[in-house]
Amino acid sequence: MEKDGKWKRKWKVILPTAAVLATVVLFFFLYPKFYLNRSWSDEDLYSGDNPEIEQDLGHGPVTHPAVEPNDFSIRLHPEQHIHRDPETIGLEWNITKGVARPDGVAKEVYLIDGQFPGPTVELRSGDELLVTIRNELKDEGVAIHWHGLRIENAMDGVVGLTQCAIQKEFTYRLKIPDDQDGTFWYHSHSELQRADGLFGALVIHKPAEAGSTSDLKKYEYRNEQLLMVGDWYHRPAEEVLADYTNWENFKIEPAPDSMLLNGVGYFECSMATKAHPLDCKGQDMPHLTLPARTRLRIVNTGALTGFTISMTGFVVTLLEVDGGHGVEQVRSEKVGILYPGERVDLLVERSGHDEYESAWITIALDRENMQFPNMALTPTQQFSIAPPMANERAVLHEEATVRSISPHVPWIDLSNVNGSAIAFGELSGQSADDTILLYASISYLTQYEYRPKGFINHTSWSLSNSSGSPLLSLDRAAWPTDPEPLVVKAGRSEWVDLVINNIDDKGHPFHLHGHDFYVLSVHQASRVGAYEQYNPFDSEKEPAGGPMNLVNPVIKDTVYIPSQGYAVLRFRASNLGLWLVHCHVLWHEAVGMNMAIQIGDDAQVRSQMVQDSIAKSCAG
Ligand SMILES: *[C@@H]1O[C@H](CO)[C@@H](O)[C@H](O)[C@H]1NC(C)=O
Ligand SMILES: *[C@@H]1O[C@H](CO)[C@@H](O)[C@H](O)[C@H]1NC(C)=O
Ligand SMILES: *[C@@H]1O[C@H](CO)[C@@H](O)[C@H](O)[C@H]1NC(C)=O
Ligand SMILES: *[C@@H]1O[C@H](CO)[C@@H](O)[C@H](O)[C@H]1NC(C)=O
Ligand SMILES: [Cu+2]
Repeated sequence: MEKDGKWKRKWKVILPTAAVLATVVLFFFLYPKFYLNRSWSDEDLYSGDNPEIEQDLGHGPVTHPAVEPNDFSIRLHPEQHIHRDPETIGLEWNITKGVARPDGVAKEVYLIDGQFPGPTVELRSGDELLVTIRNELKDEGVAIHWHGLRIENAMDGVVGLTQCAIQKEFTYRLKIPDDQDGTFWYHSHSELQRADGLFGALVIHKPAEAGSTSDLKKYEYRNEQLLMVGDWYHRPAEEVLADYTNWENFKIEPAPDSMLLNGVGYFECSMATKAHPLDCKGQDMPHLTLPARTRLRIVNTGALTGFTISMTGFVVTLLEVDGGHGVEQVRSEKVGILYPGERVDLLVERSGHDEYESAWITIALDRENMQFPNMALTPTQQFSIAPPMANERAVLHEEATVRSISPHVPWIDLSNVNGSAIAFGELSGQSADDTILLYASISYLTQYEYRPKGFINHTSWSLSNSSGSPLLSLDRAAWPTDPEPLVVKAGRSEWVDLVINNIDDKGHPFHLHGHDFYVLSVHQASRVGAYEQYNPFDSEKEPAGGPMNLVNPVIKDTVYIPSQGYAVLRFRASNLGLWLVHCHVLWHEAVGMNMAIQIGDDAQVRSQMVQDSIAKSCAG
């Protein structure tokens, strides 16, 4: 009896010890493999660091697991793209829906190949990307717009304008121009799917041509990361829009409930009230892992609000805006305001002497569009930034020392950034060949039963929900007349000035599809009620915002136009087709703040190839 008892006790000690030892040994064998796999032999295209997978692989008996479960960093892989030749790359995306808890609160979101947000696509200039979309949703079409890409019109992904909503299957053929690179994203342009998660990032790396220095060398960074930041609603987008268009809400946009960074966030479940019960599960605060010197590509993927980013413990240098457009570089710890659809590329560097000093990223949602307070929302949120673990730094050859640098300015004001100086005459001198003058606003009037309606020059056009034939497939005579969309013509390769007066009491971030533009002027009215519009045809009156910048205007594809102010945008009408111009606030877009510019004559725009492509999108 005695002996037996002793043995039992011994086994009680030996067995667990052996188990722990075996785990440790296994871990040390597998760990480097896992790590190396992740950083260097990932599939070329996807940096889709799927958080689910990380959760499974990340735990182990070390204080710093390789990838912590709540680390939301997405690493990019320029080294796999900048030295190779252009290629044709095929992707297949199955679109489904599923319940996710991005910030702890359950919400049905769209999934691309099971992922939310969609996979991160990395390419180089000159690549051709074929994306076959398989719609596996019930009773719901889809369409994907490739924000900022200068591609063929029929591939632009706008339901009601360039295609039908895809019911079963459709292949986008995207020929990336040789001279296009930078930070882009893709998102649904059908109904309100964007706000329920149908989006992802697309990065085009600039090839390191022989004889020129690559960005990696020029700015001496070895790590590149992506950060998608956006406001987030816990309710389905349809409900949010219904709220917005309810006359009782005085055309005030419903404020978001939360914010997500790369598809994760943090929400205090105790914020859920009896009136708004939520299926909420408390989660750990997510964090970011940043090496001491990183290129960070940031996209505002939100539906409503702009935001400002501060990086405590880092100094940021603004490198590029939107799709790879250079700027006069300034350094700070804070950048803003970045509006929905806009992007910035930042070089972020540790500013202290010790990379283990605490560091934070702070996102502050702009309050302009949040006139209805949402008690559940924490509009300014902080997430900690961890240094990578020691062996990760070794793999990345990261320099251990941190240079001591200081910011130039208290914050980088994105509304006042200069571009790189341009060659004289590049903008075709003082005036463009053609000028399009517009007035935009959101109205709220008796005749619309006090529902908000977005207008551009007295036309309101909600196209994302159209079940009819897309405009591009119809003769002008067959276009709808009530409401009649505003479509302005411009000749191919003309220089066009687009003057948008915002006569609304709120700002609107406008996006032009298929083109980049020079921002010659952006003006905010000097006081409330001072309608300082600009009429380029009135030669008597000086523009309130001063002369046009023809020296170093910034180039963008999305620009914020302040309330009661205006923007003057000059672009070369280089791309044939019907191109949407609209506010990128989803709720404003949904209530009609859309128009189009037709580049080229009717026959050029509606070629047989275009018709064939549209027919494919409209088939069953
Ligand atoms: C997408 O769906 C098709 C058919 O349902 C299937 O054959 C394919 O494996 C799926 N692809 C992915 C990436 O899930
Ligand atoms: C789309 O149309 C359907 C049916 O007419 C309507 O119920 C829905 O609210 C519309 N959605 C949007 C975003 O306008
Ligand atoms: C932009 O450039 C103009 C003209 O060179 C200069 O006067 C202005 O100070 C610059 N603005 C900023 C924010 O650097
Ligand atoms: C928009 O309205 C203004 C003012 O009525 C007018 O001058 C302008 O030509 C209109 N623009 C277009 C493209 O029709
Ligand atoms: Cu708007």
